[in-house]
Amino acid sequence: MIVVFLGPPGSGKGTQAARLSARLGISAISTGDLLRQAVARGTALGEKARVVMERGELVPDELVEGVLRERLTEADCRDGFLLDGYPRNVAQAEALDAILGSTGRGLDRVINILVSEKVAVARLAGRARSERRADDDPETVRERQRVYREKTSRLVEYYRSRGLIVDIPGEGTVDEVSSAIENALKLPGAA
Ligand code: B4P
Repeated sequence: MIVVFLGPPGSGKGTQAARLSARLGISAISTGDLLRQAVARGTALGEKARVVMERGELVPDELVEGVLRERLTEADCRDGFLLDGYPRNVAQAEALDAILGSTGRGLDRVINILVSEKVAVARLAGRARSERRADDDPETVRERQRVYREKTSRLVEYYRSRGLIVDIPGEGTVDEVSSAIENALKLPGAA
């Protein structure tokens, strides 16, 4: 199964991708995490990404695509994977189609997590207090929400026109959102 998670920063994509990964036994790949690892290692790519991420903007498509393409060649991705944070614009969606198409594969589903900006911003403020992520300060969070509305929300139409989108209400508890996703994917044992 190959599933993409869409939703604004703070919608719970990372949280839900990790849970579904454990449930299905397939890897969840977060481009945000891959970029933060490159930053922590201090690679040339990481240094370029750090500056952009701290502004709340999107890292250039070719950098993220390179990191993702390499990650998807690893053995754990052979039988499926979950994508959290990629694609984030239509150009990245087209790049993903090309990467998958080159191995005869395609997307099964796109989970679109719906939350209001107010809820998303409040959650990220909570994480800023507990985890101190550099891009969770209030000004950067506002910029990330703006970038999402401007760039990423167009992806919803891109995938909706292909019949791949399932809308998931994202303002309930973590368990409630997980159940809604499992139902939408018709997983065995889902309510
Ligand atoms: P990401 O790491 O993808 O960060 P995000 O969009 O904020 O989502 P995240 O997964 O962290 O938050 P979640 O909603 O799970 O991106 C960071 C930056 O990396 C981007 O701004 C960009 O610069 C760069 N980047 C990444 N991918 C890129 C790409 N493809 N192209 C270009 N640039 C890229 O959770 C948020 C909080 O809510 C958590 O604290 C969680 O505990 C909490 N939460 C989750 N579900 C909840 C619930 N139901 N109830 C209460 N709290 C909940």
